[in-house]
Order: sequence, then structure tokens, then C-alpha cells
Amino acid sequence: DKCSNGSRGALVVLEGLDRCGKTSQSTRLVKKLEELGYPAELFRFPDRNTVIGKMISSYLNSDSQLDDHTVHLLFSANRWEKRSLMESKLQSGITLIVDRYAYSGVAFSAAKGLDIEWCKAPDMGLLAPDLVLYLDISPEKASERGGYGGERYEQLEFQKKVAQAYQVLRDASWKIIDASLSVEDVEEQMRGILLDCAKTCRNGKSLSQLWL
Ligand code: 2DT
Repeated sequence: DKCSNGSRGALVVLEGLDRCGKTSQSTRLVKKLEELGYPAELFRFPDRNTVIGKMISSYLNSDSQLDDHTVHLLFSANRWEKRSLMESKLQSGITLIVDRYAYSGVAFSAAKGLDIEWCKAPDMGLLAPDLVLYLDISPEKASERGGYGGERYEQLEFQKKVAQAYQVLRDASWKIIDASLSVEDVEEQMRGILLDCAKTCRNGKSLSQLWL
């Protein structure tokens, strides 16, 4: 049992615009951590497997319409329904690599014009990440990467607003990663930061709550 001495896993979030490379990097980081002896698991939000997640998914595919506030609260509820599972995994020594989190929640809704403080409120008290890796790429460059899929938010003008909204959310837990480079070079930038974070958590850094 990795946790018999009380050491915990790290909560690490990857954020960024659509097509910034988050999803493939998340998978690589989980593999890398495991190779180095840190048990790790991948989470992603929205988690489309739950009942709430299915409502979100249908909205994103434009199979259903929802008021902007309503869908914002569903995204938040989708994180809350995973909170206790995430906490128990962390406490058992597993590092979680999370593809999108509350920052996506606020940035995408704020880009639609919702008030930022209103957007943050429902996520207050979720587990606070130990590290946020922001995969930084210009909206123009991201849009050139194989084109966007058909989902609701995958449009250049909207992504520009999301990029602006993300800037307001930066705090001390954020590290800005240049995501315009090759897959290997992007991973290389994150590896050391990630391992430092995993060590600090293993050595007893306590979990805290988001935005409180
Ligand atoms: P993926 O393409 O990564 O599955 O994301 N989104 C995500 C929100 O608007 N609010 C949220 O809270 C989260 C987690 C970002 C699907 C889209 O959903 C957006 C892109």
C-alpha cells in the first residue's frame, strides 16, 4: 500500500484551448509517471459517462439546447459527482492527471458573456489542483491543427474569447507550457515540473479547496 505512511498523490490539471494537445499529453504523462513509480490515473471533464455527462455531451453535439447558465451548472455538477472518488484516489497515493477542470468551466462560460464570479461560485470547494499545466497556443495556430471537429465551441472567434478568459484565472498553481512545439518537446517542458509536484505531495503537502 503506497499510502501506509500517509503520502498522497498529486492533483494535476491540464488546461488550454481546443486542439492544444491536452488529451494526448495527459495520456503520455500518466504513462511516464507509472514508469517512474508514481501510480497515476487519467480523469477528464466533462465525464460523458454519467447521466449528467450525457446531457452535456448531447448539448456539445448540438443534439439539445440548454440555457447557458443551466449547462454551466451541469458542467460543475459533473465535477462534484467525481469529487469524493478523486479524493479517495489521491489519499490512496494515486496521482490524477485531469484533462480540463473548473478553469474550463469558467473560461468557456465567461466567453459566452456570463459573469466570472457567478461562474466560479458553483466550483468553490472542489479539490484544488496542486498544479495546473496550461498548454499555451494561439487560437489561430490551434485552429490550423487539422481543423476543428463539429462541436459547439470549436470556432476561432469563440476560442479567442476563451483564451482571454483563461488569463483572468491564472494563479500560483499555474505553469505556462509552450504548446506550439512538437509533442516530445511539450512533454519535456512538463516532466520536471510534474515530478517536483508529485514529490511534494508524496512528502505530505495537504489538499486544499478551490477558490475558497
Ligand atoms: P472536450 O473536447 O475536452 O471533451 O471538452 N467545457 C468543458 C465547458 O464549457 N465547461 C466545462 O466545465 C468543461 C470541463 C470545453 C468539451 C468542451 O466542453 C467545454 C470543450
